[in-house]
Amino acid sequence: MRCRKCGEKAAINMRQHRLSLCRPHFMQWLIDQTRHFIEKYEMFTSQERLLVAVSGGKDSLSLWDILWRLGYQTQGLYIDLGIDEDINYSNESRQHAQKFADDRDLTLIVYKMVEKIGRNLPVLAGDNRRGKEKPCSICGLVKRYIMNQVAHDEGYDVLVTAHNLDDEAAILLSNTLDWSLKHLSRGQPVMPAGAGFTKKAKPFCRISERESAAYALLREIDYYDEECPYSKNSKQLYFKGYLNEWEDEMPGIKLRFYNNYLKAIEAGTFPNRQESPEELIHQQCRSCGQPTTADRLCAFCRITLEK
Ligand code: Q46
Ligand code: ZN
Ligand code: ZN
Repeated sequence: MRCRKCGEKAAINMRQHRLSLCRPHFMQWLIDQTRHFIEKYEMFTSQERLLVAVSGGKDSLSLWDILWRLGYQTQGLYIDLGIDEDINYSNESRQHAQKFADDRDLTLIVYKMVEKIGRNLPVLAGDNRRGKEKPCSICGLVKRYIMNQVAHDEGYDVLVTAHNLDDEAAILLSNTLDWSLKHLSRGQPVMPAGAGFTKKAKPFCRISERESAAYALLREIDYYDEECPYSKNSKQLYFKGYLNEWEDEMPGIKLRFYNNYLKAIEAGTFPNRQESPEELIHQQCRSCGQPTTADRLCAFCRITLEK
């Protein structure tokens, strides 16, 4: 397999794009693609301050590296969930994120859940009285809350996450099976600011996991490669497995699934519930003041204040 641009030996063949590229041409291609999506969806400009949520894994560190190389004003946020029982998952991933930031002279904000909330994720997920929630659904809720709180309170213009095409396709599949219109609108590349919420952007939403992993490897980024011990129960991973099987047989199916969802929203053939959050959220949480659709306490406070 040869590079389409220079004829040298290809480092990657992307069947969904019918494109093979050598190492330098692939790395430049991925940077150009990311910049293209940032501009196409008007995610942010180089004048704005970005808070990049990083986990220490390949996606978030590849994205942070590309944003840094493109000259955007970025700081990282690592949320230490305290998942350290079996494999020291949080400690190790935090160290990888910190080293990445230090090597590039970038600032990493570390938010230690146990220090701020009094309990780490395994404890919170274990002693949550409602019981039926799995660690991943509590984790998602806690992370969304903390990311928004830090971005909003520290005055960042945009909260950037490294959700990739595989994440978006899996979430879209899951929400489509549930016909969850409220959640389906969250798959868009940008969610606007408003009513206590910072604008959110996903520059990798059309970049596959394989492409971001290839970038991390070819760029020799020292990322953390272990899976979270709770991931085996994750619904998202279950759907990713099916999507990967379908992708093998029908190259490009993930990209078509997600792109056609975006086209349907643009064309108005799909109910776009992306009203400004003010239209959806009428209340403030009585404990923390963050916007909520609930009457008294937001979902985060309901979980974290339970004893
Ligand atoms: S960190 Fe959290 Fe993931 Fe672990 S508990 Fe589940 S959601 S699997 S991205
Ligand atoms: Zn080449
Ligand atoms: Zn609250």
